[in-house]
Amino acid sequence: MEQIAFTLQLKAGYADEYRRRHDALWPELAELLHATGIRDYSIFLEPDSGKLFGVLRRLPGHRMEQLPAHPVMQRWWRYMADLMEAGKDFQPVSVELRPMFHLP
Ligand code: RM4
Repeated sequence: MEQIAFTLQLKAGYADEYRRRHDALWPELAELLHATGIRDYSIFLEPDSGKLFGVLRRLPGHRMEQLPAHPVMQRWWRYMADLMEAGKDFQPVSVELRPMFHLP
């Protein structure tokens, strides 16, 4: 399974609230991400910078590219936009990371 990683940017002072909302992740969003082919998805926070590091695995034939058009994804991004640096349509600003090392 392919593994990818990316950054997101949390606004200052919202770490607890970000954690709280993800502890209560909507079941319909978990279901959507899973149905899209995502597995083993984690997000880590660098506290000083507010930089979030997402890392996940995805199945061959995944449909992650369809997520931005999905109503549940759009609703989540709108809900999260008060905590996150976001752009057009509340989509969080995200930078894909280059793999540099892997120890199986
Ligand atoms: C993040 C961000 C991502 C989403 C996860 C579940 O805060 O909104 O796009 O995949 O939540």
